[in-house]
Amino acid sequence: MKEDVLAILKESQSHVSGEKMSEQLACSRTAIWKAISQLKKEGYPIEAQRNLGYKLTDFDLLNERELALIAPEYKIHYIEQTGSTQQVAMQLLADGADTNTVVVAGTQTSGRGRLGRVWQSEKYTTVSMSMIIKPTITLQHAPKLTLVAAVAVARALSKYADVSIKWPNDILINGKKVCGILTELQADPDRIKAVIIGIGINVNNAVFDESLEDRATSLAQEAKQSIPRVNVIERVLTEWTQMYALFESDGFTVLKPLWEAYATSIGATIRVRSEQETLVCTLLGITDDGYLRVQREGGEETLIISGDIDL
Ligand code: BT5
Repeated sequence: MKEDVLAILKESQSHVSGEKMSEQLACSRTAIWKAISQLKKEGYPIEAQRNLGYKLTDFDLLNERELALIAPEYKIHYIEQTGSTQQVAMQLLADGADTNTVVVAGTQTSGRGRLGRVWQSEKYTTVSMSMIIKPTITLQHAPKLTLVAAVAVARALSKYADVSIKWPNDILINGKKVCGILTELQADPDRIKAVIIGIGINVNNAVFDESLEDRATSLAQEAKQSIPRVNVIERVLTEWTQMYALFESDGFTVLKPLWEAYATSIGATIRVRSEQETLVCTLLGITDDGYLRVQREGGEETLIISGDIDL
């Protein structure tokens, strides 16, 4: 009953009267009233107005229950507010968490990027999630997981706008970053114990910090409509499940063309900053190992294993 009432409220843009719901669900008004009180107790923001009925006031519901409904094959932990979902995932891993455990935060206050950089997560408007995966691959193949995740996220977000991938871990819309991916490993010298893939997506952000203004965008800004974060998470997990299954069965070779189809600037002149050097070169693509293939100005082909691209 509770689920049916919730479904009606979610679908309706305006108030729905208790009478209408009781007719629709062929039950008493008291049963509706009880279901509404239970849902309120569970934290659903339901407004009751005399003569009009009930309305869900928050279109962007994110809680453990909503998340459990979208992807039953994942164990999703929801935390209202935390420093970094990567940190929480690491703790869960230390406590014995299994593969396919996912941490989602309503708000993240100290999001991390690569190399100690900061990932900004505006309150209650972004997706901050970390997935624990225990893959049966050797250490050398681990960087490809970032690329598999990038393809999955790109496919998930392409429902809302035209997306592209910037090697290795950025998803862009109109040249601006909408998502960043952070892959962290726990490994013995020869064996991966676990991988934590962190995904941060700007969903309903209206404004960005001055430092990001020209470089960041959100799905809502691009799609010109607000988007429930739970829908975005559902799409990401669905695509991840499919892409990761492909990776496990057939390896990266089948995913490479998918990656390249989303890749930005193939054939263009780019600047690559790595720890060793900054290189102005032509972007050729990636290798089967997920390394960046570039051509130096003199014509020589070079592989980049880690670094940042400036377009
Ligand atoms: C990343 O690093 O892009 C990885 C971001 C991963 C964030 C997720 S959220 C869930 C999980 N929990 C965490 O604590 N982290 C993960 P990198 O390639 O190093 O890019 C970082 C750079 O992106 C920063 O230096 C800024 O220039 C830019 N940036 C920061 N916040 C941004 C935002 N919200 N939107 C667009 N760009 C941003």
